Amino acid sequence: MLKSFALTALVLAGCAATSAVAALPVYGFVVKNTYPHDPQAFTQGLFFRNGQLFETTGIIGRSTLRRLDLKTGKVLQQAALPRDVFGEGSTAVGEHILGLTWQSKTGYVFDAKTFTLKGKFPYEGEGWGLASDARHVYMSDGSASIRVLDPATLKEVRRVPVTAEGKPIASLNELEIVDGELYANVWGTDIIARIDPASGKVTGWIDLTNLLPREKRGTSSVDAVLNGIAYDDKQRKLYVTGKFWPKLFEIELVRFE
Ligand code: DDQ
Ligand code: CA
Repeated sequence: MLKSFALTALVLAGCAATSAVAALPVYGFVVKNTYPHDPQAFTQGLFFRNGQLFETTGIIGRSTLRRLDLKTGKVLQQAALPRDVFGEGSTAVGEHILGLTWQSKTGYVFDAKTFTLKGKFPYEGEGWGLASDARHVYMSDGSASIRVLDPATLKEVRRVPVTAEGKPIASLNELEIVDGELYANVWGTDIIARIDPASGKVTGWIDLTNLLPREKRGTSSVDAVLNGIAYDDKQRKLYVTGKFWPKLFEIELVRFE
């Protein structure tokens, strides 16, 4: 597993120098629970708010915000995004839920309880992932940087380059804050980077290879990738899923040695 990871990491880093990448700690997983997940959902954002699980889904014409029943995977509440946008990442801030769009340069602000659309916010470039803590909103855009937004104004306050052993890590996608660390799913891979949100330094890799083998995903589409990290901070439980994945997993991390 470690070997296959090192290869993936190489491709990710897109460079020939190897030892530096492998020097960071690598975490595997233990599956604690497996739950159903809508295999039609092109998962773009996943997060908890007050113990309840929310998801945003993408694809033009089918983008949604949903509240899910964890145990059954059933959609308990849903709002559709406008038909001409491609839904992306999402997170909760106070009484609101924020949702990005891929290339429409517009974020949506929903009432967290009613899903009523409360407003929109503009940004440059692409929208990929979102996460938040008490003081900041973090946004990915497919690049090797994370934008930090002011939760009150939703304006960018700084950009943090993300590096592993000095090398930029691009294609950062779905995000989650886990006990002060920023987790970022690297698009197109089964790898999550653990990032220090202040410095942008990658402190370790989570290798989710084989969590859900390709043939068990909802479709053979190459887009059926890992995407969806949610941390229930009250229960201290970590959940992951993917685009068109029929399952959502509660996992615990184990360090490879
Ligand atoms: N992004 O979410 C990584 C930012 C963009 C993904 C775009 C993939 C489009 C393909 C959808 C085809 C589904 C069968
Ligand atoms: Ca998330």
